[in-house]
Amino acid sequence: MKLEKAWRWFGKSDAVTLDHLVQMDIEGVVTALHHIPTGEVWPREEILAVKSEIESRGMRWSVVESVPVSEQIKTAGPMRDRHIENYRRTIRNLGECGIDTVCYNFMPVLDWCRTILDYPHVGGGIGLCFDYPTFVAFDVFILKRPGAAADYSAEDLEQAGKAFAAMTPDEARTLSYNIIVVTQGFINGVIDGSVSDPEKLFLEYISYYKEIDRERYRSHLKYFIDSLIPVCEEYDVNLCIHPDDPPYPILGMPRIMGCADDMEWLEKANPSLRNGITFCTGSLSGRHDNDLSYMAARFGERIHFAHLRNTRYTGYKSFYESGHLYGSLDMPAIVEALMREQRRRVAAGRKDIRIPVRPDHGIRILNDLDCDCYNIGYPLNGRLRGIAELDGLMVGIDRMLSRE
Ligand code: DNO
Repeated sequence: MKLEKAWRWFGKSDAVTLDHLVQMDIEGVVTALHHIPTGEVWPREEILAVKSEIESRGMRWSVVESVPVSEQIKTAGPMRDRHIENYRRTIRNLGECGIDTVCYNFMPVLDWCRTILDYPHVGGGIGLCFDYPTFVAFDVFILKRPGAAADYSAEDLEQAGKAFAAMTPDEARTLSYNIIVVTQGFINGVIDGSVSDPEKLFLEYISYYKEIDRERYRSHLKYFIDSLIPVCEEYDVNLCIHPDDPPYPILGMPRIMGCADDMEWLEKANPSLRNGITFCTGSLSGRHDNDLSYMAARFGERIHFAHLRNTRYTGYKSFYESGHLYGSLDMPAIVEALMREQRRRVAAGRKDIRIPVRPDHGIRILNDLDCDCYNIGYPLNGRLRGIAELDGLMVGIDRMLSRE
């Protein structure tokens, strides 16, 4: 039994259509009602409309990625309980429509973060990169976050100074816009392209975290989870938190889901298996001390969804996305651990045995390079290559496991 082959689809405006997914032999669609503002309830009729579009082509709505968690919930603002109640109603509606897996993240203000969107690969492909000195340069010299310099070592600041000195004013502006807007808008980030001064608003959002340290932020996550899990239990919905990307604090704000200790905390905070994890290998690989095959086995029972991709380190806290199979991570070992987990679930008679897997991000190759129609990180050919590689790997591992 392989892992379910899934694909992130951004809805009707996506240049990759549901019919294309059928040609690519995709089984599960990962999508969201992107047009519904964060904090509001997803109506049943709208959920059912998307579901039937997907099912009419013989696929399933495999995972919701994501029902976004509002900044009000994350910072425990005055609207927190109202937004949580709406989130509970969304879970209920999804569960009643038969959709059983919901991914979310709890990263403050910024979701994923990359500094270079056109990192060169052999033969002319391009991909994404996180270069730590460039990121520090953004924080200290471009955004000029108050107090930022105090968060870094003298060496970090020196490297950042060099990175900044090498940038033209245009490059500095683009870097900032890419981090705050381009990589965030299409995933329901807090700031989209319609804002006149994104940096100003970004700094304002960051300032709401001034008094929130790691422990307090954990208590906000626990409050959220504890309010949601009873509804998830009642409606058979698995909730799965996406790790922080990169998996350590940035911009002076806490990040609390980046390593095995954080996952242990999550498990203790609420032991229900509905309180699950999205196992994003690329995100977790951003910490050199994360042992991903260990983590996949240790937390397997609560992994309800996986994002598979590989990275290569380019320096301290810096990496580029190296495709899906090859890179610093031992992808066969990780896939094997997840496939063994599925088998364990079958043997234990668990109902929720599926671990859908999507090729997360991709290198832009071939005619991905000729068009700007794909969301950043989500080109067609690079991801198609990724799912094909992962599929081959799964066929081999499945054969191996069935001979044991
Ligand atoms: C980036 C994605 C993330 C992820 C969210 C989940 O490409 O992996 O944006 O979807 O963090 O909530």
